[in-house]
Amino acid sequence: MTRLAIIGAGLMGEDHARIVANDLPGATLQVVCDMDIARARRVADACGSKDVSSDPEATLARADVDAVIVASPDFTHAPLSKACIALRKPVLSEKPLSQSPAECLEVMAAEQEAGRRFVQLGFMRRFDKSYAEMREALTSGKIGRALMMHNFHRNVETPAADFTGAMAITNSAPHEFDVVRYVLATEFTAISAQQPKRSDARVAPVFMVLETADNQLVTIEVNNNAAYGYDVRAELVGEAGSIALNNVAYTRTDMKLASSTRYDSDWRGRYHEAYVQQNRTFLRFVETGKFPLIGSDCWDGYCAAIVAEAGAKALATGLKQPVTTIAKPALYAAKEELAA
Ligand code: ISE
Repeated sequence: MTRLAIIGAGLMGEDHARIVANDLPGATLQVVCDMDIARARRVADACGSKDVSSDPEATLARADVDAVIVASPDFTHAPLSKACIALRKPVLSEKPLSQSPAECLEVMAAEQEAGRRFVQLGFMRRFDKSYAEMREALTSGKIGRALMMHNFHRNVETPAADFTGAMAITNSAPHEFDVVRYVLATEFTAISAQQPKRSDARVAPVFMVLETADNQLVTIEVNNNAAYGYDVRAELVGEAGSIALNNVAYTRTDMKLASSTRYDSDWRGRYHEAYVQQNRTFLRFVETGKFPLIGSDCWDGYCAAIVAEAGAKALATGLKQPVTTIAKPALYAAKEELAA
């Protein structure tokens, strides 16, 4: 039995705790850690955790903790990942690894020194069946060479009133940055970003155009105040055909001369199955030490951070920005991984 600790008992930590309790045979929830001990206790009780704590460093170091899920605020992901690497404990960290490419490089340096990967990143869309089918349409040659990929990322409303256009790029768009790199199996080379004007003070959609190393064009709309539902759309256009994501809904209601399907209110429902698959894959990574073939690693986290940084600059300056990364270190080029 793999003994897991969860750091952070907020929205995502609670979701991960439920997945461990209900969908991860082979794992047990050993301890839930949160600065707010009452919140940790509530999640621990609901999900059958043996213990609670408010001290993350002490939690990671416990002898009865084999691996860790990090779901605390974004700025803690890199330091906690580094602490796990130092302890040689595998960690599933929520995205982003860091908003700072320099900090991502620090985590990568720690893994390279340790000689293997310890960090799997929570870019769960790679485990979603619709993106898997999209990727397969390319690798099988079915739709020919990829030309363009259009992406739409819509939330009902922003989590905080002071959410900015830059945050749409650094907090929300990394999902698209990562999954597009995964589907197209290429890297971005340039990004431009613009916003229309809303009639109120809320953050307006951000519209980005990206270029890839294989001369493809990618568009991304992030609309954090779309009002009507959580809606992620994508279409991949190839030379011989195109493939688009369907809205995932189990039923359709027909009445009053109209037909309707439902939207989830946020990503936890829409991607539940992807989170379960991601976390099961993480468990196999812990058990075998082999990095999952489709999982995101620190290199992917670094690439997302580099694109986001260039995107925020493109939005601020109104100018197209180059996307430039370091050469991929050998550790991350190795493909010895575990099939999903
Ligand atoms: C949030 O942090 C997520 O990761 C969600 O998947 C995304 O839809 C949302 O826009 C982000 O703020």
